Amino acid sequence: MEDEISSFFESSPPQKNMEEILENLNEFIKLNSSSQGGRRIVCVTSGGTTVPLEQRCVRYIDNFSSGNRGAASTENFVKAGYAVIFLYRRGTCQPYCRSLPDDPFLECFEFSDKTNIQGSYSHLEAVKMAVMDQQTAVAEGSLLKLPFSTIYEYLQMLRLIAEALKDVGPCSMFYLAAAVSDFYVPWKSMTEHKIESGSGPLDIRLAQVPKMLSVLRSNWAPKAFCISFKLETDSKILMEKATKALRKYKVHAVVANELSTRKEEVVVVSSSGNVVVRRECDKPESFVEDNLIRLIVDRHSTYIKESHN
Ligand code: 9Z3
Repeated sequence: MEDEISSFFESSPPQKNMEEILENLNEFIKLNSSSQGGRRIVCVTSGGTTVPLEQRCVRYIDNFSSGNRGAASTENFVKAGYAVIFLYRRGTCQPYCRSLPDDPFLECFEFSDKTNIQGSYSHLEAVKMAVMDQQTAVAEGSLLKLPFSTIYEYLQMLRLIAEALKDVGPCSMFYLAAAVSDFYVPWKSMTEHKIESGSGPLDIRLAQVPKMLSVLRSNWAPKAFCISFKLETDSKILMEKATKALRKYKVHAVVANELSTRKEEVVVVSSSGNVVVRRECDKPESFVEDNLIRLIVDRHSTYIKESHN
């Protein structure tokens, strides 16, 4: 497995702007581990990874995820006093923007005359809150956003963040809500140019993406609190798969969710049993992440206490 993982990274196309990313990351971690005796830091991953089919990519395979879970969870972690490294898929839902319309530029503004642009009345409150909350989070050093698109970028960034957080130990957390491809085309066996059409069906062989969760737990950040997610469309196999993942990857909890009900309920699977977490249906402004993050933060507190004993 270790060999597979090293060869995945060795053959990956190098991450662009690596030095700049590392500098921002280290500065963010330093600021937060030295502020008021040290803030807890969580890396929230969000959105789906793409698998390019060509090196000069025209076509790719995608993994479903709107990024809503990651964005909502990030807001809740910031509210709970955490510093959040938000590792997100470009173009997916962003923290503090969930109540804005899909096309905010076109729908939230209007011209009073040809030279004056102003917020449209119906969205004014939502725009004000989004801008203020995001600016406050960034200004207070509670939010660092790092984008990815491909599986190569995602895994390289995840490793970078994990290694950078190593010294934060039990006060760091990984909350892995991104939908990560299980299969990919290895860079070296990928055609450089656009795959030609017109000569019948296309056969592509996908290799299995090496499972990075085990190495994240054992090598990259062994002391960090680690929450992974299990997504299934068949509810009959969900709990069994989540329990298996808990044992196999030795994470602290697995959040099990079914695609069609993911916004209503999730099950937190851990060695202390299974807990069903629901959205409060009688409150229209409630999200499953509000209760989920409360529970996870609680579990993290216990973990930190136990690590110090
Ligand atoms: C999840 O299960 C997330 O909860 C969702 C959130 C992607 C369903 P949305 O972004 O949805 O709010 O639209 N994420 C993990 C999915 C995943 O790929 N898990 C892997 C698996 O199930 C393990 S890492 O095998």
